[in-house]
Amino acid sequence: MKQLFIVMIFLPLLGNSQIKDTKLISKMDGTFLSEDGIYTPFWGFGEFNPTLPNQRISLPSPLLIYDLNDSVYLKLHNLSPEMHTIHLHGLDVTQINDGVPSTSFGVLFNDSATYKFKAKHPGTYLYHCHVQTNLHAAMGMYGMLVIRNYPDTNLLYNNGPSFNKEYFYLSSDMYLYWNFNVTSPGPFHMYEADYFMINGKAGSQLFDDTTQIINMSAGDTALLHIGNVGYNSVEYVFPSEANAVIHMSDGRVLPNPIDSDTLILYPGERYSVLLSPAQFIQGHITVNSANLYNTETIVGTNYIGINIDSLGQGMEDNKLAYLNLYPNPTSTNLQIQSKETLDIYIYNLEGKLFEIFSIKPGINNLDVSTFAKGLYMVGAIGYLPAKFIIE
Ligand SMILES: [Cu+2]
Repeated sequence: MKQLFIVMIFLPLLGNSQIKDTKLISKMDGTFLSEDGIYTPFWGFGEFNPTLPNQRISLPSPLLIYDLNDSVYLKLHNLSPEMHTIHLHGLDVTQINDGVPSTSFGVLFNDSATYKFKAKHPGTYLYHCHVQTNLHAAMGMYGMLVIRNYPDTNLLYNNGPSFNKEYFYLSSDMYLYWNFNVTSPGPFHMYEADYFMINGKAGSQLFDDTTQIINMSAGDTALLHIGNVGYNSVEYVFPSEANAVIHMSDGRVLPNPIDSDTLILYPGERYSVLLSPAQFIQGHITVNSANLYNTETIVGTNYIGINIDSLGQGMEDNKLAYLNLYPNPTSTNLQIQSKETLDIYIYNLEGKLFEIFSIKPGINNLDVSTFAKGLYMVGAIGYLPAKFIIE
């Protein structure tokens, strides 16, 4: 009995166990500004902050990051009229903490409950509400959860490959009809999304957000946490120069890393991917969204910007100027303002030289009406490359 007592005291110390408290709220009064400027209602989770008079939820819900061996206490305070839960998708939790209402518990209006789990495996996970999941998750009640390989947080897992940059990309979609008709959505198998988002942003919202762009120097290795919580499948197409390798899936190490420029994620899947480019890239990762109900037709495409500077300096350190393009996206006319006479090189998606224009000092109007829809790169000697979208 005495020996058992000693073991129990030292057990937490041996596992580097730390207690991490997280408090979330759930609400059903979010407003999301879509790519087309439509204010759309959504439901979700937000950080619990009682000092704020109007606590807000976000789309996606907050990114939760823990360390290996953390003892996590995830408290949910429900401020909305319907019951919600937190399902920790892919994590090794006990049944009572699994967030499936019929086998654990639900959190009612103005009530609180705490989900407890041990962070046993480093990796990329999801969480979402599991009350009538086909509706509550589609309404926006989801987020990404990441466990880092503490104390070697620069390694994917113990004795695994290292990285020095980290990015998080959660794909989801939104079917406006459901979000505007929550009392009569469905039928649930006929989901035809209007928006295909990464971290709650689509199209130019995503591409223009500098925090979403991958910025690396040659020699860097970036870990991409990628998850898909939408109804659609998503296909990531990496530039071949990025040397993408898929190392982990669903919080487990793959038996053999997969060296591939494409990665398809079906709903609920998540992967850990390393990029180790050896050369300059100015381009993007293409993310195609496919409707699984409608024979996997590609229904939307997003672009994640990727800049790798071969000089070993970040783009921000570079003294070169950007080319200013307006409007962007465009369909017929592209304006470029220049202080000098320049040859402008336009490259297409495959990186092939597509067109050369000569521009003069002042405002230049380029006719792009014959260009196919998609993303293009513009380069000129002495300038940083810029991107524009034809839509
Ligand atoms: Cu819910």
